[in-house]
Amino acid sequence: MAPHNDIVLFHYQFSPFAKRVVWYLTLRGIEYAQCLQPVYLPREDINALGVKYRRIPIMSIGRDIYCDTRLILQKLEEKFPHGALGASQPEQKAIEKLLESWTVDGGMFIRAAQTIPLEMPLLKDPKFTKDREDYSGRSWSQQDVKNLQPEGITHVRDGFEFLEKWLLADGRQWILKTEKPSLADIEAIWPFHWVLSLKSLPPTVVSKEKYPKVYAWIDRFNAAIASAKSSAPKPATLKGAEAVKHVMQADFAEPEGQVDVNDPLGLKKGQDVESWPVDSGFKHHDRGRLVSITPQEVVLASQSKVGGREIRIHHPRWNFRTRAVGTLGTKL
Ligand SMILES: N[C@@H](CCC(=O)N[C@@H](CS)C(=O)NCC(=O)O)C(=O)O
Repeated sequence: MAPHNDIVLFHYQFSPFAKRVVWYLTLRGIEYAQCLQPVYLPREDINALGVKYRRIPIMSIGRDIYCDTRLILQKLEEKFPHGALGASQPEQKAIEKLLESWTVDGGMFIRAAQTIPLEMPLLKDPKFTKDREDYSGRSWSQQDVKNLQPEGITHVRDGFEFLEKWLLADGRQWILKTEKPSLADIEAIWPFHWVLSLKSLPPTVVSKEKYPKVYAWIDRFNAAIASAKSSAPKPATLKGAEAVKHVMQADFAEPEGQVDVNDPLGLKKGQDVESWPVDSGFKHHDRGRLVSITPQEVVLASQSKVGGREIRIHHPRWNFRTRAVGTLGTKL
């Protein structure tokens, strides 16, 4: 059964981006359902929704579909303001946003992904490596993966240095000196948590002895998640058809927004547009009628493949491109 709040998270268990959202929902005790996805395309359930965006996770609330964890976390903060995990003071908010930018867009995730151990069985599956070539635009041949590893490890070590020597240097428990983990901790921790779980870093480079504060912070975070999990509602796991049916029967979660007349792209409400990420998964473009565009997001209305009902697809603006369909720009 999907929960009353209509939240469905489409993800797979070992996605470090999905963990950002799962941890957030767990720490807040927000009810949600999940629809587990294969680790590579095709993802029939997401196709059935009418969404072309290929990255994981996506989250639906009713017939509003949110792509990208930056937007998903922002929407959850807005929808459930009581007890929100985000900072309220501008200076702290700035730190939180800079940490998001550092890990999501600043290259830390890409570098962490370059450390994936060659022995990982998925790296020997040509379907997986071909899929990740489509996603990342780089070669995933055994040799190329091997060649990139030392550089990936060097950059990830730089992140450990930053955390140990500066951010956590004064012995604080949580990044913003809060009582419990806040959104800033989620924004900072996930690539480091991921590489430690992959056991992909040589102990001569990154170890508990070299980075005791970072390791202790990650241990504390795990304990906080375990404790929150014991009291949080357990997510229902929906089969694909069930999740899609639930989305299609639901209402929209948000009122229809406006098109910002001062937006630099100069697009008009109702115009056919396409939108897609430019940092990865860039070959998969969503198309639809422009519903709204603000500095934070662009929303397209598109027809689902099931029952033909309309869904609204939400993309963030940063590292996304939105163009009118049929203009020269769509070929870029
Ligand atoms: N900026 C996006 C990045 C999402 C992302 O790259 N997710 C990875 C999974 S961890 C992905 O989609 N990999 C390829 C795939 O699973 O298809 C976000 O914040 O959600």
